[in-house]
Amino acid sequence: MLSKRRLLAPVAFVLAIGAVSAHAETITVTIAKMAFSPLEINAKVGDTIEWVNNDTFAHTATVKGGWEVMLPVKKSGSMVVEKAETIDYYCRFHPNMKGRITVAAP
Ligand SMILES: [Cu+2]
Repeated sequence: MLSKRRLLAPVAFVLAIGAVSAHAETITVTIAKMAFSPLEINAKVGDTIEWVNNDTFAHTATVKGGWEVMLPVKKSGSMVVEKAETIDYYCRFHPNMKGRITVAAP
């Protein structure tokens, strides 16, 4: 009886951790042929946005007056969205490349 009780506590702990990590997601944006795909994504505060650059050019995900993620050839970069807002970003090397992230409260 006693040993059974001891086993239950760690199981409950693992389940709680699982619930937390399932909440924050990673959303992948692929770059190919000088375009972000999908162009527009929806995320929640705490989610990770990951850009995967499949092009043979370096790109960036840049917010004017804000952050910038460098995306070298065949590499990926990521960032965590921290507040509820609409983020319009572009590639600093190719300003016609644009994308949008709509971040909702968690
Ligand atoms: Cu670019």
